[in-house]
Amino acid sequence: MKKSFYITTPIYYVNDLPHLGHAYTSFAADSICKYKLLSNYDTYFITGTDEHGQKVENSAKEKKIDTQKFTDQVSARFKNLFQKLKLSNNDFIRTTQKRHKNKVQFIWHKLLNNNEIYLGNYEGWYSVRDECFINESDITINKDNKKIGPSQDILKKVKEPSYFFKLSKWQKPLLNFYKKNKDFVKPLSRYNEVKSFVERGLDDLSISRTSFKWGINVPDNNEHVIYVWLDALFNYISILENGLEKKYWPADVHIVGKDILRFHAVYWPAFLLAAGYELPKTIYAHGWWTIDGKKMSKSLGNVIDPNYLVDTYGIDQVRYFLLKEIPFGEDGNFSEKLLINRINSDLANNYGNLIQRVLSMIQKYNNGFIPKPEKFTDEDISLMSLPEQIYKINNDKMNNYQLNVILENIWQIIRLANSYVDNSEPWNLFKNKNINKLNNALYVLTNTIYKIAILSQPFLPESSKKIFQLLNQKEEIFFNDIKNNIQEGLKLSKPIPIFPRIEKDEK
Ligand code: ME8
Repeated sequence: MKKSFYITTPIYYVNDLPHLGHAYTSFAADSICKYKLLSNYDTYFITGTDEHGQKVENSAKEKKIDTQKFTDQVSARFKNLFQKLKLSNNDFIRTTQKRHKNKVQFIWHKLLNNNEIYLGNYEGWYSVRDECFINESDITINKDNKKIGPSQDILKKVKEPSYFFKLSKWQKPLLNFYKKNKDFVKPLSRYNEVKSFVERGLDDLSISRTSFKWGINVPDNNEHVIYVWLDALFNYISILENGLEKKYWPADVHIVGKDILRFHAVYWPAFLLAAGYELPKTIYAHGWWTIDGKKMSKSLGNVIDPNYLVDTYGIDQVRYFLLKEIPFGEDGNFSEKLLINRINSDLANNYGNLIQRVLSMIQKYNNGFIPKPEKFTDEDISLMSLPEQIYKINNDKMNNYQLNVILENIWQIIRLANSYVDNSEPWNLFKNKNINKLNNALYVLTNTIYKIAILSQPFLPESSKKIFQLLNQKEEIFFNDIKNNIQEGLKLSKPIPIFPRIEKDEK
């Protein structure tokens, strides 16, 4: 039986349209999912939209649209984007769906029965942007003498009756859990950050609000709506209907941005322990895309529209750039100039050029047929065996989701293959009628392109499909086939450029 692999993205707020940051997390999760699928796992990949809370309600009010209608519209924009990005998610959850609301109310009952919740009063400062209460120690004063939170928004004083979750009692169990499960939070620097946060002590958490209505009602007390984070986090389980929970829970990895690590690595496991669930295996927190050093965010209004980028440069081009340009886990600055440079250097000049020149030579020197190789030289053997070696190294890198390192390793093969073309000079072999050597070189190179396309499927899925088509192969090839060489004698059609150069003026 196949091993299961369950992966999630955050569910995105519908207060505003999707931007490049959302596309980034989703591309990363999709690539990891594809990697596992091609490694023969039974994968399940989900994403969706987070539709309750004050932030969403305020946005609907500002636009003077009925809140449900507003969430329907914005959620559809996320869904459309993900279709456009050709993400392979198995399901898409909306927290306004009945299946989700029922599950959250069921969880509330469970927490109540387990004596994890009590009714009290809350007085403190609330950040609508982050949808959370802010501790005094994290509050600063801005130039207008207003209190602001870590995300720079002006805080609201809140004084209202509230249900509390007994978070404080989970401090020790959480610390024990972190100690025994060093892989629970990745990368390691984030693990240390979470651990020291919990070591400083945990206060009980306010988990209901009475001053607005846009949320899931607290069962048996309609004055209160359930705190949007308690509501949202349980999407990862409420989506697993009809036996899927048994099959896929606990999740293998929740991919999140570092902005929401605390909710996933502290509150989420505490909620789960209190409700009697197993804990997810890993929370992976990646970094931020910034513009001129500032986080790209809806609130700051400095966002890039992924629809525009994909229409202008291509899905795989944008996907590759995002995953290659910065180490997964760290921040990086976005500019269109960097994107164009990356496409032209790695995709057009290196990979695209390799494919184009090798497949053109197959047409020119062997009537479009993959030739039969003769005895391999040492140089042939070293190039022929490289993809399998890289595959093994990459599997190891995948354990820590080092996506950019995996891509860098694949590019080592591309670079070596390009040097092989330069060194073997097939055009001279043809001119000098050195046919055995020519056939060898063309076979070794075609086989190498085939294997590069296999290895890069998770990151360049559309392009790999096109390359497989050029090579007269099926659409998708599992990693296990990396050990088998391409069949000789296949007839190939004339190559079309896979990664055209971008000639646009660099901004
Ligand atoms: O936080 N760089 O939703 P959200 C990289 N609904 N990634 C970015 C980014 C940036 N500049 N900006 C956003 C929420 N992201 C909650 C989550 S989960 C149960 C509830 C990505 O719409 C990144 O993954 O604010 C970040 O964590 C997420 O979008 C936040 O999306």
